[in-house]
Amino acid sequence: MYYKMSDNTGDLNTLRLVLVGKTGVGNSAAGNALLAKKEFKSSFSDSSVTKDCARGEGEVAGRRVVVVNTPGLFDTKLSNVEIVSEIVKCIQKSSPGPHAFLLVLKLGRYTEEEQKTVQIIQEVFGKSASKYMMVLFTHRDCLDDDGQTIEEFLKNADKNLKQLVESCGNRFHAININDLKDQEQANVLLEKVENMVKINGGCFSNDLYELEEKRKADEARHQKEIEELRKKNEEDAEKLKQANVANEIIAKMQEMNMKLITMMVEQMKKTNEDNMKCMAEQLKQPQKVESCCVS
Ligand SMILES: Nc1nc2c(ncn2[C@@H]2O[C@H](COP(=O)(O)OP(=O)(O)OP(=O)(O)O)[C@@H](O)[C@H]2O)c(=O)[nH]1
Ligand SMILES: [Mg+2]
Repeated sequence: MYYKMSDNTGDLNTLRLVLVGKTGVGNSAAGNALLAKKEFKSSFSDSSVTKDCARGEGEVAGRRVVVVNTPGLFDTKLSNVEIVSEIVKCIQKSSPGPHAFLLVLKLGRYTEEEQKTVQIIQEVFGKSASKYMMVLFTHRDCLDDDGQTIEEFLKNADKNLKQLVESCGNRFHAININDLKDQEQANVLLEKVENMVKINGGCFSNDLYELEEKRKADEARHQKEIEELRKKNEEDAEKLKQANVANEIIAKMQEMNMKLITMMVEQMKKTNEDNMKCMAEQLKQPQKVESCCVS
């Protein structure tokens, strides 16, 4: 099998694989198992080991295979943002694009952190990348010890894990890295990848990646526009509210003015009446006229 289809710029006979996953699940160990050599540093450690993207290659059962290893998400020292920017570099290292993203998971509990890891990877590479994804389970030896097959494990697995496998087109494989000499497990995995390449007609390309980047940029721009529009609407509504409040104040003032005028008129009327009464009284007693009138 060769990988001619859409590989116009790459080596036609090379299968390119990218390993992505959470820190410590065995990303590097899986790369070593695939290439049947210690290409990547892998160790039992309390802190993350792989810091940068690294490329290894070798001959596996007559095929040339390039494996790009990436630092694991939820690294013990680096932030996910730093890890993601490093993972994005793997696209260049697998130029013109990987034939498969091997989503590495440690067999066992499918925790929230694992689910977030998957979500981040899917967001980084976009929807189109799911066609090129395969779930690669490490620690198959735990299943072997239990006398279970991976198929049996998945049959009884958590629904979120089942959904993930489904979203990867039901492509999965389980390896035991302690079986480095057992090349059969690597062969079976590569055959599964080759089937995927046949169906996809080639590799995940930088074009697709750039297209996805453009889609994301467009989406971000639309979001910004919607946000600006929402803000403007809010400001307009606030102005309208203020204008309404001003109108209410003016109406209240007019009402108070009217009351004041009415009171003044009443007062004037009363004063006039009092004056008139007073004058009438004084006419009867002319010597007191000046002292009784009010103004
Ligand atoms: N028993 C067993 N141990 C495994 C398997 N896969 C990985 N390990 C062990 O898990 C530990 C971590 O493996 P690494 O390959 O360093 O994991 P990583 O995902 O590359 O980790 P970081 O680079 O630190 O993010 C090592 O001690 C491996 O030997 C497996 O299939 N079976
Ligand atoms: Mg590693």
